[in-house]
Amino acid sequence: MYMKKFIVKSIQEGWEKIYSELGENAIIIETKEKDGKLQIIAALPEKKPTYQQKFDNPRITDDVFKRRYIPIIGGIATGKTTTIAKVASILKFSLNRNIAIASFDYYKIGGFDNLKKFAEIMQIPFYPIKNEKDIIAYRESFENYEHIIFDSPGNLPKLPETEKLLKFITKAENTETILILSLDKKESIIKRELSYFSKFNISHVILTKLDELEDKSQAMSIFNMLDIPVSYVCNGLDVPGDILKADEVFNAFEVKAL
Ligand SMILES: Nc1nc2c(ncn2[C@@H]2O[C@H](COP(=O)(O)OP(=O)(O)OP(=O)(O)O)[C@@H](O)[C@H]2O)c(=O)[nH]1
Ligand SMILES: [Mg+2]
Repeated sequence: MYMKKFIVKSIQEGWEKIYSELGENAIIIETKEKDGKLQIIAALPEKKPTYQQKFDNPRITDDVFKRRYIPIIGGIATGKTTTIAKVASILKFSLNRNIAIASFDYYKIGGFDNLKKFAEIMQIPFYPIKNEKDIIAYRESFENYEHIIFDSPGNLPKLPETEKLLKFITKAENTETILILSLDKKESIIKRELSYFSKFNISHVILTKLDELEDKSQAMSIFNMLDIPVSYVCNGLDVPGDILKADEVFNAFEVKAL
């Protein structure tokens, strides 16, 4: 594995340097603040065979971020909003896409606030959505972006109007719906979430909180429960550092198990 340290002023500058020097396979190993600057250690894994060759496993995908509408759904506190910040950073800074963020999470006190603040800092347009009228009003603006990422409330089953709007968006042709599942939840809860969210036409899953598992191989048993492919795995709070491609994570388990 080839590693390199980058000293930069901002995350944006970091992503730009890393991806121009190491290419888009680079991963961030560590991000630290030092003397008012950011120190980022990035690595370039050895070129691996694609997952199809290595795994022959249809439960991993890297066929992601191809469609305009990207709703992020999942149970309460699974990491939806945090993951949106990471995904938005990948889309904007490493893939150089023109994106906006929208949020349906207005029921919770402060539901919009953190994501709105993040969007402002990252200079990403933010659209709060309370009802159908807002979606209609924003429709034309949405045409200006390659992707609109939608945040959603975790207590969706209790919000029939929002559930209806999200169902409508997830069924649209140009939509890629991502389900967030938290690895630190009990298997019975994950099964319940899978059963409820199956009606939303999910394209792929992002697993979060790998870092919370004392025994990381527990992730494998949840991975084996899924019949929807996994694209990424989040392993901490650092935005945008703590997100890994699923094949890197599950590849590592396979190697360890040998
Ligand atoms: N350890 C760890 N914590 C995480 C990760 N992702 C999110 N969290 C934490 O999990 C908690 C919930 O994260 P949010 O992003 O607010 O989750 P959410 O699904 O948007 O929550 P609701 O909107 O309330 O349903 C927060 O304390 C996050 O800091 C992760 O990968 N690892
Ligand atoms: Mg949230």
